[in-house]
Amino acid sequence: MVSATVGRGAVLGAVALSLLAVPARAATAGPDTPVRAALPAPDTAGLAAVLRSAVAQGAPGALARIDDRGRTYRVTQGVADRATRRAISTDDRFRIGSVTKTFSAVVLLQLVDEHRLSLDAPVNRYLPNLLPDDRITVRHVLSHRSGLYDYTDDMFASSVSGFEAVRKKVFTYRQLVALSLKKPRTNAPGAAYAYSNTNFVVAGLLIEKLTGRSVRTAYQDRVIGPLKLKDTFYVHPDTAIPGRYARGYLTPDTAGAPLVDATAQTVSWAQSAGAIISSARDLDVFYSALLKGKLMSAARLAEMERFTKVNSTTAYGLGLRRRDLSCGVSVYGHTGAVQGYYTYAFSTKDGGRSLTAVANTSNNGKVLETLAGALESAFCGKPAPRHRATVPSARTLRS
Ligand code: HEL
Repeated sequence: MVSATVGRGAVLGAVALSLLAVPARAATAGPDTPVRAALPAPDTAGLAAVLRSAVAQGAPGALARIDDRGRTYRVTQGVADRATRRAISTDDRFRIGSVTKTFSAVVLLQLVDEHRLSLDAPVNRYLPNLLPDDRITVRHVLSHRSGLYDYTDDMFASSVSGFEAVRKKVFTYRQLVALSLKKPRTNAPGAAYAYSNTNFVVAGLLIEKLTGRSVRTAYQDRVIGPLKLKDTFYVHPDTAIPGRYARGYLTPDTAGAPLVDATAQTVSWAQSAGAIISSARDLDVFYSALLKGKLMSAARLAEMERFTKVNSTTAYGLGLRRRDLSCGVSVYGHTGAVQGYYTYAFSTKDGGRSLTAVANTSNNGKVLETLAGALESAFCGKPAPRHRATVPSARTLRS
């Protein structure tokens, strides 16, 4: 299903949709007006085709929502629940996995603004003896350049048994850090980018140490409350998603084996690295607000947007990814992979247009790769013929 609304208005049909497909004009630049390059209108037919492919490749359902300066586009395909066959909705809540990392980074950057934390100070200044190397700084952690081994590589080497072993477990942050420290570090502090959940477990410890409260309280007081995010929750160690949600289905490693309903879990293995629940609307609001500078000072946002190149289409800032699309547009946000859910949540640099796309399966590289095409449809509009096959590889996400 494809629909669009303007402002708070009624859902528009297919004819109205085609009328909306007019390229946005560049804003007239004045002394206080940032120049915005013209973005083509979202390609909702292309987006629907991306979601159809994701479902054909094994996702029970997929959803996408674009918020573009008062216009909302909603596209869905398939089901939220394989047992009841309820159609998936763009209002359904879901587990956002590592999109949580941006929330954690925002809290820490707010603490930098409040002069309670220094990005270039060693983590051990705030958490004495936590890490075996005093050279690892807060900035290294938030940019995945600490060299701390990702303990989830071992935990989920076998996808289903690894998941079942932790689905109901409750870890302390320090237990998760200890799992990482059993393994050699991947690089010297600051020497290389190496994505690791351990970094954002350390971020959670920092948040709790500096605020004296739980990460749940920090997310609520500093992001969820101020932005009025009605679908966003941190319920750890509860295992249920509140309200209406899409169920999540983990794809087993063995071809042909049935999907595993992974919806209920503590997500304790991730916590501040990946345990938030949200909706497409809330993630669009969140990234739009972040990029518009509503969550921290301009100076801190500039720090967040200092990117290390990861590969030809991806770069990483502080808890923030940049994806460089085929049409020359770069978008900013994060991806998430948690058992049962893949998420892409990205906004333009000025926060004017945001996309959240979700499939309710995981451990399915084809679906992950296909869903990346939602970024092209949302931000590049209808592809020129030579760009039709250009979809970033799933492997680029992890690297
Ligand atoms: S992985 C990523 C993604 N991030 C990282 C984090 C997250 N998620 C995890 O670390 C979960 C890993 C296990 C997920 C599981 C599955 O697909 O359900 N996979 C297996 O069990 C594989 N054997 C870098 C992709 C991100 O986009 O940032 O979220």
